[in-house]
Amino acid sequence: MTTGLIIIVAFLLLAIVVVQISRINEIAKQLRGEVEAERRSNDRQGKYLFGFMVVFLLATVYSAWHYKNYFLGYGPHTAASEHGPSIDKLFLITLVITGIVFIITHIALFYFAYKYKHRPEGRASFMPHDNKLEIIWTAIPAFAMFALVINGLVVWNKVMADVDPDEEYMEIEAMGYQFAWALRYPGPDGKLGSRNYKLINGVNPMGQDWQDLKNLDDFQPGELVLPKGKKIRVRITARDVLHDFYLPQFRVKMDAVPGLPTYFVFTPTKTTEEYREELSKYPEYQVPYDPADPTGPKKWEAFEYELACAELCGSGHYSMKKIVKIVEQDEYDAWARQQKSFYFSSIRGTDEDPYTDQLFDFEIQARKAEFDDALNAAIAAPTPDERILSLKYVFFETGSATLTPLSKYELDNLVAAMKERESLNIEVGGHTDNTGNTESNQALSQQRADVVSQYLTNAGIDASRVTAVGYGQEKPRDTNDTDEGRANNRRTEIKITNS
Ligand SMILES: [Cu+2]
Repeated sequence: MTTGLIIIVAFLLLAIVVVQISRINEIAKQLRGEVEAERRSNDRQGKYLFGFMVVFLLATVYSAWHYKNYFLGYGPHTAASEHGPSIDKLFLITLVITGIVFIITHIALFYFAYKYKHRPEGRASFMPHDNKLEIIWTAIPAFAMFALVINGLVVWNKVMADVDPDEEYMEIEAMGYQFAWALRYPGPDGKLGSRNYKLINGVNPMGQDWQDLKNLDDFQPGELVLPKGKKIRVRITARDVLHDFYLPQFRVKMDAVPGLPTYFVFTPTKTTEEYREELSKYPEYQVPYDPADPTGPKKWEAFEYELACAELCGSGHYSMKKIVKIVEQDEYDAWARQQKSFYFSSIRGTDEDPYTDQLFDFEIQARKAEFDDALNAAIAAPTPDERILSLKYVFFETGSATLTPLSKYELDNLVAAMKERESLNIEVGGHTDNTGNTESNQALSQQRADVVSQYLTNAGIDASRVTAVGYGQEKPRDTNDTDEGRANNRRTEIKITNS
């Protein structure tokens, strides 16, 4: 108890000592003229701050002006899409309003720092409340915010509107994954096939459902090529983490969310060529693209639109960049015709293919054309040894003389050709590889030749026009050392004996 009291008294005494020392110090300063020195120093520093403000504001305005031709929305970088200018306008209005506030507040900040610098005789005026002031500084920002938000909502609703099902548009798909974009186009039918994430595997990266025939002509190009002036709807998906589909020059930006499909609708208005032409009018883009190569292409010549990922999605995020090409409609059509359907180039005939037991119409037609060309070439050949053609699509079950179901298409082509050319007589030759023994191969090849010949006579070809010969393994056309060579040796050939 007494110790506590002593400590409190000691603290009080200490506080009195500190106050007394500081008062002594003040009186000593006045005597030495330091108060005047401090006043001059405060004045000087206030002026320096004011000078800094002027330099700072001028530099801000100057740098914005100096680099304006690099900014999206200014100079050559006006938007390349139909909705783009409305977003640019929104940004400009916001910039003007916030710019005015920015300049006024900075002038006030530094001016007041100077005006109310420390003075010994200075006393703060007491102002507990001022309704007028409160109203002014609430109403002005509220009004400005209201104008910006309403304006923004109007633009947002317009830009984010989905397509009308009746209007003309083209739909493509972009799927983000670590770390690239997979693009999918609808192919000639104009419709994207359905997908299921459960079907995704090493050979089916987007999980396309092959039961949906709309998928069969969909193609997956390496670059994003779009026609100018066409309304594009992009289906945006992600396979693993968040990505973001970003086309800066078109003011297109939308998150790609796993499990939640999003979309963006836009219409490109400038071809890559037109954008380059615009750039070429500005000196900033007349310099070499690669400073190390002064004679190389200029910046405007090397310009390409780009698709980027705008979501930091992992260590390879930067490598998601893809080149975008906007071209005229006819150029686009030519490009699209050259693209190969993913199904027919990567799935057809593999274990993933659910249609191995059937041919599509265009495949039947293509095989017929191929057969007719080969037959015409054989008929026109100068020597009897060259008047031979292989029936490329006639196959038998392994080790037997039973035709596979799809062989009938090729045989029907032969039937049709023989009905059309009444003088055409042929020899059907059966051949095998060298697996197994010579005699059984000989017998098998004869059976197979007989089966083909039987097929022809059953289809109405006169038996006198067809002979069947089994050659066994005697006449290999290819090596017997590889699978492919052996497959080539197990062939059925047609020799033209009379045309
Ligand atoms: Cu990404």
